[in-house]
Amino acid sequence: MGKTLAYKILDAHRLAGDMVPGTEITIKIDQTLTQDSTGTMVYLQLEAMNVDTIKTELSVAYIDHNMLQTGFENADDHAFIKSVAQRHGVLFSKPGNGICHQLQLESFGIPGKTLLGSDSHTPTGGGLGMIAIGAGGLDVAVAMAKGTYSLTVPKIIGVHLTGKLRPWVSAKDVILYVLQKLTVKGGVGKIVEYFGDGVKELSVTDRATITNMGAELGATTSVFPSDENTRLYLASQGREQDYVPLCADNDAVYDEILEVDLSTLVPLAAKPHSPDNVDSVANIGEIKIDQVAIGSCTNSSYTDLMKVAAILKGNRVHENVSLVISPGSSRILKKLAENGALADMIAAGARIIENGCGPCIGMGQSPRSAGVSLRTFNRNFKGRSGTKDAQVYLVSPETAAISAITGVLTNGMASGKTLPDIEPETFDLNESFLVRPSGCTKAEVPVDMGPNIKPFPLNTALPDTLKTTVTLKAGNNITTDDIMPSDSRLLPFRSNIPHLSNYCFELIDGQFPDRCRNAGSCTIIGGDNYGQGSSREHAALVPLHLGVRFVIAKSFARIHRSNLINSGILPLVFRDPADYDKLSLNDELVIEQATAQVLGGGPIVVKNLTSGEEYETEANFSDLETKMILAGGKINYLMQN
Ligand code: MIC
Ligand code: SF4
Repeated sequence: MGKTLAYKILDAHRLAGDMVPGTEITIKIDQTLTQDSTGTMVYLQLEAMNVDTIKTELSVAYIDHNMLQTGFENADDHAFIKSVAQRHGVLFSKPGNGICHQLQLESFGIPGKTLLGSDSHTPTGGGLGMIAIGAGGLDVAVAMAKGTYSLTVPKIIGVHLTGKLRPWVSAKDVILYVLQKLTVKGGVGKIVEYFGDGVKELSVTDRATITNMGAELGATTSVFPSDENTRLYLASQGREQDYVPLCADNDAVYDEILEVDLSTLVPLAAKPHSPDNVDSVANIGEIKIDQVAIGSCTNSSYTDLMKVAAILKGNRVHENVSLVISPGSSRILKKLAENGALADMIAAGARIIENGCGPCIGMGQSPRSAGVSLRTFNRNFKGRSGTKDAQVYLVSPETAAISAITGVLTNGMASGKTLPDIEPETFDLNESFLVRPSGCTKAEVPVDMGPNIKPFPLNTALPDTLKTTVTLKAGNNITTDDIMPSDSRLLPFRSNIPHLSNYCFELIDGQFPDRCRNAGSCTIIGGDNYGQGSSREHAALVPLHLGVRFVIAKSFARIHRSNLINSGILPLVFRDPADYDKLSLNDELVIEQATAQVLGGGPIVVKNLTSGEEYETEANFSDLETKMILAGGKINYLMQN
């Protein structure tokens, strides 16, 4: 039986376990990446593990999220990360160089290698034929320390691409279409692998847009074959020597197949407030817009921005619209400056902002009250833009640019305008933003620790009786942005869990932190796909700080489930989803003989002392997860072993 590309790469890196879906394997990790908003925790954890040398082939620490330096906090975090990077031989990418995923693709990604990143959009590297996985910070710290990562073997969804995209339809529309079909939980426990004749019609940066936003499917990762387009891309970045051709076997068997005929797709948009709330631009109609934001790790490549410049050239941004553009990397911005495209953007009235995540994570450029914002980004969760009542639509760069001119959501296909072909470019290596490891030993470089950097919370070993109060009952698809909001107010405190705890679940229930403090030991009840979105382990560490001991939900998102286990918080799944309706806020719950129940591997029984009912929950812990839960989290487990 032929193998999928994903299984070939995983198998080639497998150190333990068997390639059986649903069981655990341990793989060798070749590369890691961190960014600053999750990175401070990663490097605090790496320091706590007290390792001398890292075991990966390459590890890079990027600064791209927390770049509004409105106080000392962010700059202190940058200095801290740089010092720990130097101590451990990690490459440091300075603020201004660009977004981690775009930079990793340009400078370091290699087909067939594995990459683990402390950011959910790490699968961007799948555009180059890598198995690139997003994980919680602690998992990335351990991958640096040990060179390994354990995961559940996913099933493989094959997306069979045929045909060719028409003008005004782009890679963003492909992934929006896939999201419409599969939904934000359709990829949980799966890898999405693209194959078929249509693959050759997509450039590496198109493919990276698609694998990047595969994170919104909840997938473990997404992957494309490595072919002639991959060679051309690597050559354009001065790295042709890194090219390796890779594809699935002709008779590869996929667990399910989604057919996508590229030639039938039309411009699409994800409507507020979910990336899978997709409709065609034509159906949504010409709604009036206030802001257009172009950039993010999804759509800030050279080709994307050249298309935008070509649409803007000789036109003027509508008087009611604020257009902001954040390029993906310094290499791209330099090229746009050299070839005049930047001048075309500025002449049209675009506001050019720093290379980085910027508005995507609410770091500035929040829309006006109830404003309509078209964004080329990947997430439009409520409140993420920094404006609670903003209406954010996710669109392609082409749709964003033409709409910025007309002032209304515009279907470029119906405009009759032609789009010029964008010639591929070659890029100069720009080392000015990179700090390579100095060769100093760990002892020679002190840790540079600012006053806002506080220790991360540690759990205690699992007690035999877990008695808690329900301090929140939440609905379906709760995001990590709901659990631990992140915007320009809060991002500077990513290394200060006690401060962040005052804002936990702020948008859903402002009383949550106080209720937890009063209760002491707490439980959260969730619906389906609890914890979707970001890899931020703050969405587990902050509840831990507030006393949360277990979460019962109808289902969990992959990275968040791991982050809960790493923190020693039990993620339990209702055996009978109808039990969800039987639980209420303030119910007193108890798990008796918790250790024996966890070790037993069967259902874990939760008693409701308030109503007298009992609920069976599934834990499905692997051996390693069981040990971590018993020890009170991954760090405790590692320290004991
Ligand atoms: C995001 O897009 O939500 C982030 C900010 O990049 C996060 C990481 C974080 O929360 O710091 C992610 O996607 O993992
Ligand atoms: Fe940055 Fe946005 Fe990409 Fe997250 S999704 S890494 S915030 S650009």
